[in-house]
Amino acid sequence: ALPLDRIYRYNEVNAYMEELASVYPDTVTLVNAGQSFEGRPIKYLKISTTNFQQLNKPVVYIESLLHAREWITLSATLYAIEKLVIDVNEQDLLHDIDWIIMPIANPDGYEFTHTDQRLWRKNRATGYMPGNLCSGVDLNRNFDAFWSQASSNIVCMDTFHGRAPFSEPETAIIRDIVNAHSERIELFLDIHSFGSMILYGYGTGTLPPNGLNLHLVGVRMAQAIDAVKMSWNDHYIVGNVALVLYQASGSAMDFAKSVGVPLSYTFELPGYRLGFGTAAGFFVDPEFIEQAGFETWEGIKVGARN
Ligand code: 0X9
Ligand code: ZN
Repeated sequence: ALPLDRIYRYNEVNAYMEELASVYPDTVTLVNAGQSFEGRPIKYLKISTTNFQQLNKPVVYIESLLHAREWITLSATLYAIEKLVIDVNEQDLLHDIDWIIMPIANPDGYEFTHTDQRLWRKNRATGYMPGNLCSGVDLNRNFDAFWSQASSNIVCMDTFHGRAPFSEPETAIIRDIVNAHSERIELFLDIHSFGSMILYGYGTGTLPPNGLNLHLVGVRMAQAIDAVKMSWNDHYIVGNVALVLYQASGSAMDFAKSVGVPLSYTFELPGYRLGFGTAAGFFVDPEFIEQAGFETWEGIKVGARN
């Protein structure tokens, strides 16, 4: 088992996934989905009791670290992987559902937050400006869903949407995975931080046809998390992202919804800090890493069983 008492680097997460795939070849498949802008392999796990394709089970897709600085989100995916693969008490979830879990959706940005700039958010794409004065695309504004309607066309901004939908290799990789399984994905979870929120689309403020169901399942996930949360943390707020937070176009969540995924959410995990300030919630206190995984898993299970 992997102790969730610190935040693992890109290479460590890959090594862990490789080890799981070799120890549990019947249930765990490691897939190399392609390369990031700087050439890092983007990997995900298929966790399934069968050959994944075989029984056409519903699929739950979970990703974290699309935004580089949101380190705590890695805990949610690693915890879910551990529970599904190792914990016999959760085997019904494996029996009924196939899982796709991508722990590091933005490896270039993530490594950059370790080596250079802790609060970097975007990917590390260059070539957008002469002399590369500014770089990076906000991957959660680069998907083909209302692209450019509520995002920035200024390269230096943290919400820069890129030159076109899916201009970035990282988002094209997620698009291809979602498209390949769009008929089967029943739940899409894009894990972010921070703010203690469960958000659904659309980022423009209009509601999808199943808005009521999105809300009801969202509330039940939030209740499950709140039941085990740190007492001093905020309760989860559930709602349409434009109402609860702000308008945002081109998100992974809205893209998944647009290709037919019924339940598509962005989680904003808590900041796990008593301190305030705009960036405090991105800094991770080691004592809350496991708690973040544990409590988020309670919500994931409710969504998966919906
Ligand atoms: O702004 C974002 O991309 C997300 N918040 S964060 O603080 N993690 O950056 C929220 C995205 C929610 N989804 C949509 N706006 N559609
Ligand atoms: Zn984010």
